[in-house]
Amino acid sequence: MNQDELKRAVGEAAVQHILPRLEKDSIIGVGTGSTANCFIDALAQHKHLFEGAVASSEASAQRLRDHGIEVFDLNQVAGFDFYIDGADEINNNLEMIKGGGAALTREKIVAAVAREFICVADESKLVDTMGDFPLPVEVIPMARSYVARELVKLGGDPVYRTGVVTDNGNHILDVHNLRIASPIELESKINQITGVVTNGLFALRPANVLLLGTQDGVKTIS
Ligand code: ABF
Repeated sequence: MNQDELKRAVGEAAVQHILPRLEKDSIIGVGTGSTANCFIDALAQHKHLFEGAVASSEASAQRLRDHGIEVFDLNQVAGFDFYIDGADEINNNLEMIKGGGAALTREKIVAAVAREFICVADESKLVDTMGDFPLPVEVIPMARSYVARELVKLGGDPVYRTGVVTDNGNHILDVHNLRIASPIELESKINQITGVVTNGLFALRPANVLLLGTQDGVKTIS
């Protein structure tokens, strides 16, 4: 199977994972990216079984609506069971780097509300130590250079992602050359820098379940 087929397989597996627990009034948290898109496309066939979704990006909200799935504002819902999203890297503790698609802040917010975070990924995303994928940091535009200097003090090489404005109107710094030995500690440290909105480490709130697409089938890791 090629990478696209693995992504489709985990998208379908995520639907099968949540299907038995869906109810008429269920709301589903939906992430962003090509793997999350596979989940959305597989979910659409079952849209009569649940009430609607909340989305972590405008792009995913549009894709859900195109399938005829109602999209709710997060402030309209009190809580929900599942958040399904991809990752750029994930380790064996189910800690992740996310934000390659610049949606990290909304992804972190939707993940915080969900009772269960189901990560969907092909096997190329599973790593022993995170950091080969540059760590995205969303910053308030006027703080960009200051935050970059502070990130250098933490040992990283931040690069401004030119031409990208997040759904929240902010900028992204991608931090290269980090070897992330203590993800929880680094996530907290970066979030303390004034001007940082959030960073792409999901370690304080890791995934609960990983559905990993491999050549031997989809593996469930929890
Ligand atoms: C989102 O999409 C992001 O947090 C991550 O950056 C990206 C993964 O994309 P893909 O599934 O296209 O590899 O989940």
